[in-house]
Amino acid sequence: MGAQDDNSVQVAGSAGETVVRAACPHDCPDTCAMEITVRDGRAVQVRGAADHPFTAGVLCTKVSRYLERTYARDRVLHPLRRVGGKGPGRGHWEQVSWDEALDTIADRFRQIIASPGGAQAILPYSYAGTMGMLQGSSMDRRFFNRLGAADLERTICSSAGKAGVTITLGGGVGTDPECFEDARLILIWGSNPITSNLHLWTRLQVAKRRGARLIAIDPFRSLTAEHCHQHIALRPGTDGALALALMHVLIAEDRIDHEWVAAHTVGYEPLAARVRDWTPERAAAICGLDAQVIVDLAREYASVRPSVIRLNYGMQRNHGGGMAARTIACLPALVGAWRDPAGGVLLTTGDFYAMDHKTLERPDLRPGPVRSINMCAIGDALLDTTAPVQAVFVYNSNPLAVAPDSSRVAAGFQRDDLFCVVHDVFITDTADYADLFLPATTQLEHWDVHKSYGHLYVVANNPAIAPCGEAMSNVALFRRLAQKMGFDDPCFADSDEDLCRQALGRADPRMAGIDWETLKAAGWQRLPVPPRSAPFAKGGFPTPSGKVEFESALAVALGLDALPDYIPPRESADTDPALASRYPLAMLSPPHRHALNSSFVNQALFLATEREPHLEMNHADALARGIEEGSLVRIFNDRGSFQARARVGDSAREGVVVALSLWWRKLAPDGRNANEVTSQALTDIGAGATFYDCLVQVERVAR
Ligand SMILES: Nc1nc2c(c(=O)[nH]1)N[C@H]1C(S)=C(S)[C@@H](COP(=O)(O)OP(=O)(O)OC[C@H]3O[C@@H](n4cnc5c(=O)[nH]c(N)nc54)[C@H](O)[C@@H]3O)O[C@H]1N2
Ligand SMILES: Nc1nc2c(c(=O)[nH]1)N[C@H]1C(S)=C(S)[C@@H](COP(=O)(O)OP(=O)(O)OC[C@H]3O[C@@H](n4cnc5c(=O)[nH]c(N)nc54)[C@H](O)[C@@H]3O)O[C@H]1N2
Ligand code: SF4
Ligand SMILES: [Mo]
Repeated sequence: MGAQDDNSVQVAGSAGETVVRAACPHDCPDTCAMEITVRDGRAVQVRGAADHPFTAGVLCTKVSRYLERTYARDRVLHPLRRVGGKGPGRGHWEQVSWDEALDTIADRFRQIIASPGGAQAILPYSYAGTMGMLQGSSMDRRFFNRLGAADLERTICSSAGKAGVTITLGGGVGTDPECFEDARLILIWGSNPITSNLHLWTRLQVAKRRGARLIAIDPFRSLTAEHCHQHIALRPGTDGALALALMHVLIAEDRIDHEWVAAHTVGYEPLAARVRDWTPERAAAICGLDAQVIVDLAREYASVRPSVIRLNYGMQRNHGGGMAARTIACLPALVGAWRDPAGGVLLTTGDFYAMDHKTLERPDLRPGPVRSINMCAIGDALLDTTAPVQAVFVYNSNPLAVAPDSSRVAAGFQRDDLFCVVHDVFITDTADYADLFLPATTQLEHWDVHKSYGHLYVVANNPAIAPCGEAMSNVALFRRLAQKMGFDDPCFADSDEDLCRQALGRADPRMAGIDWETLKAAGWQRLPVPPRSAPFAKGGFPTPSGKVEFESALAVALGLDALPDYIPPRESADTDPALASRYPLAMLSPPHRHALNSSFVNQALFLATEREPHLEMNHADALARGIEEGSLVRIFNDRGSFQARARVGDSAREGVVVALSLWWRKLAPDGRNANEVTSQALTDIGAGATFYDCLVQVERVAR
């Protein structure tokens, strides 16, 4: 390894045990602070940092077994070249040296750059395999920017909700999750914290013990909904209508905090006019609820304080997801909930931070404007023949499993003329299509620095062990590839710790008091937001007006109505009755507790608990189709089909089926997963994915 590959620095001493402060890298709002015990250069224990206020010594089940990932038998530790056909089970692998692999890539990139397609025919494809600032978005971005490669719109997860909340509140800010335990009423809206936000759930249980009421708003009785006092099971994608009707009741019954509204909001009168027609009866018909449930919820919301809404991403994977998030985010202002430290709404804490993305990613290195490709429509992009993508470089992601409309994605990756490189820890579904496979490090083997989207701390990741085998971190890989390409800009020589410093270096009051030397020794530092404060009690939102914006010029600029409104799903009986007559069931495919998107699916814990893909169905829907508990079923629509084992009960409301995800295709008996039927269509704003806007039919597979 070259002198610049400082990720090989070992923190652990060779004799005795060392404890190294680290961060969980996974795409999860909790961003746990971890402690790794190392003995003789080998990690022997991974645990949650007891001193970190949010982690509080606890990791989720999957990550507490992180050593099974680092030392997994199926982990790949050397670069590989495919020999033979692309696709699962077709070719085989041959070990090559790093030099050979990197020279192959550099040669192929030079050829493509010289071809009519130019550098823009090269597409990086990455998402959140690691959320670290270094391994997620630093040297890689510098490399592809300098190359002039196509730009990937990374909108597969959260961009619709984020854009929606930004209209109302000005950015990804809201209630400090550590205050949730003091709330008296908690709406858990499109959110499943027992699965996806475990440490918030701990706080919600404290609140519950102190007498708070928990209400889940979710078409599915998730693990979380099961533990709430009330579960409001609305139809998927109808949240905006529910929020408008709640506002209708609040305003019609004059349950408004007029003083707060007058001082800290914009557009109250036009909002009141807008919601006048949104009677509970109208919304009830859309949402599939009883009107009285809506009236009661509005009254309770107006009379209990502090009240907080945990809004999360489940409700925004739908055509109108941006508008719905924007509309829901208006609610706390009407009742003055922001006055309390434990009041308000939280989608993400992301904009409490000001990491220096520009210095890390260097967009200025681009030789000129480049084309953008939306990651949610990677299938269409790879099959587009007008300006063909000639090379795709996948890292931190597994598009064959996670991207919608998989048959299109697979057809795209199957192209013989597509040069495909995959950098990962395992031979994923995507790696089955790679020409070259490059072995990646795990979090125990590299430096990083992490922000969080679910708390207010910066967390450091010190490497605990040397890279296993020939594994190479993302930063080291792109640094070496830059050398191979002859990129001599000094930024390609930055060390990992240089990047850590740069990530934190921005002179912004939001990062005051945080510096790399302190952080890496301490493991974590809190942002300068005073604990138990109500930061928005007197306004001060990051909107143009500094107020909560019911009426918004930004919304208009994004092509939305100036006021909150309801945008229905693309696929529903109301919007497309012809489609719904063929495909009458709405399918949701939210995350499984013991997987993290498609990560961990190949590990013992997941396979032992799940064994095979399942579909939760309502009794009535099953009965009508001759389906029983344990029947093998086929879920299909015009895009494709996949099979699962039926679980019949009442957790899914009638008309809704739920396929907990995300299975690896090759580990499922039929070689497919739920994304066979999901759509590449995008959300109203934010160009996000619409995984949960998906009509299907289900039939029993004949034995
Ligand atoms: N264990 C585990 N944790 C994870 C993940 C994982 O895969 N596994 N993934 C991580 C990632 S990347 C993310 S983005 C988050 C996702 O976690 P969340 O933000 O909680 O989102 P989802 O789990 O997609 O959906 C949450 C709930 O919303 C419901 N829902 C679906 N459609 C609608 C709707 O139209 N309206 C309403 N009101 N509810 C709806 C679903 O049934 C689900 O119970 O979790 C992160 N944490
Ligand atoms: N049907 C359906 N589809 C969905 C969703 C859904 O709810 N339903 N959820 C969507 C959401 S919210 C998201 S965020 C996306 C997630 O999509 P992805 O971000 O693609 O998530 P993962 O499936 O976890 O794949 C991450 C890959 O990165 C690898 N990796 C981890 N660390 C490193 C590293 O340091 N270097 C390199 N090179 N690789 C690394 C992992 O091994 C793993 O294979 O999926 C989306 N897809
Ligand atoms: S996945 Fe989430 S809950 Fe589990 S250890 Fe990582 S940050 Fe913590
Ligand atoms: Mo996500």
